[in-house]
Amino acid sequence: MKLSRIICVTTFAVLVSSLAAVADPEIPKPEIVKPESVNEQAWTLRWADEFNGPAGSPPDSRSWNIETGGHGFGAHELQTYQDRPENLALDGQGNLVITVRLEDYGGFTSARIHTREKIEFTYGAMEIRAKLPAGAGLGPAIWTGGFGNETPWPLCGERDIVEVFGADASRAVSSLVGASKENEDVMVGQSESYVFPQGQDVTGWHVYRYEYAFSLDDRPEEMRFYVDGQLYRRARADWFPGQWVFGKYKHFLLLNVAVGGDRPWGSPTGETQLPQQMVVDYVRLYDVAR
Ligand SMILES: [Ca+2]
Repeated sequence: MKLSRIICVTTFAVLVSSLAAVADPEIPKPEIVKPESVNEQAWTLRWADEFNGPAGSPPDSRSWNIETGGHGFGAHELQTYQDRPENLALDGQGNLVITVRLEDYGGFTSARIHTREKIEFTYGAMEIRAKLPAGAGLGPAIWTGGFGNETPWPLCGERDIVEVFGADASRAVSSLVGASKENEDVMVGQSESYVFPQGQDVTGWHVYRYEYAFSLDDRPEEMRFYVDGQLYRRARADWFPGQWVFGKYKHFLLLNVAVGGDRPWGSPTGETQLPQQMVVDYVRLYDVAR
C-alpha cells in the first residue's frame, strides 16, 4: 500500500532508535548460564488467561481494560486504538487477536489492553505464547508498566518482555526502562535481543518468558528472559545503568501493536503489509516463593 504521505517521519524515528538501547560499556556483562538459584518448584501459577471464548468477543473485563484513542503517547505514534472486533477480539480457537489496519481514510487502527488495577505484580514470572507481526513501522509489544499509579514514568520502571523493532523479524527485543541515577525524570533503557535460529522469526509461534526472582542467600535479585526455553538475558541492579526500581512498584501487563512515531520500530513504508495480527495463545503469571 502507498503510504508516501507519512514517510517524512522516517528520519526522526531513525534518530530515536539509535538512542533506544543505551548500554554502558563499563557495566560487566553476565555469563548466559542457567543460575543455580532457579528452582522450578518455586513458581506457582497465580493468574492466567487462555483466551478461550466465543469468536468476536472482547477479552475478559475481569482482567483486562481496553484503552482507546489516538493521542500518540507523546511520541507521535500514528495508530488510533479501538475496541471493536476488527481490531481486538478472541478468535474462538483459544487466541486473542490484535489486528493493525490501514483504514480507507488513511489512518492506522490497532488495539491496546492492560490489566491495571486488576492484575498487578512486582516479583514473579510471566509467560506468553504468541505470534507477532513485523514490518516497517510496526511496534508489537508485550510489556509491563506501573504508570498511572502513584509513581510517574520512567521512575516507576518498564519491562518490555518482548517487542519487535519494525521490519526486523529476526530479533525478539527485551528492554528494561528506568530513571537515571542523577535525574528521576530522565529515562535510561537497556535492551538485549534474542536472535532466532535460521528459518524462524517472530511471526511464528514462540513462548516468551520473563522471571523476576528475589535475592537468595548471597545472590542478589535477578531478572531472566527466555525465548522457547532458551535463557538469553539476565539482569541485575549492578548491571543496570539507571535506578533499579523494579522491586518497588506494582506493575500491570500490557499488550498492544503501535504504529510509527519516534520509536525504534520506525515508520510505515510502501513495503509495510497490512492488515497484520498479534495472536496470543495465553498469558500466565506465576508468583515466586521467598
Ligand atoms: Ca489459548
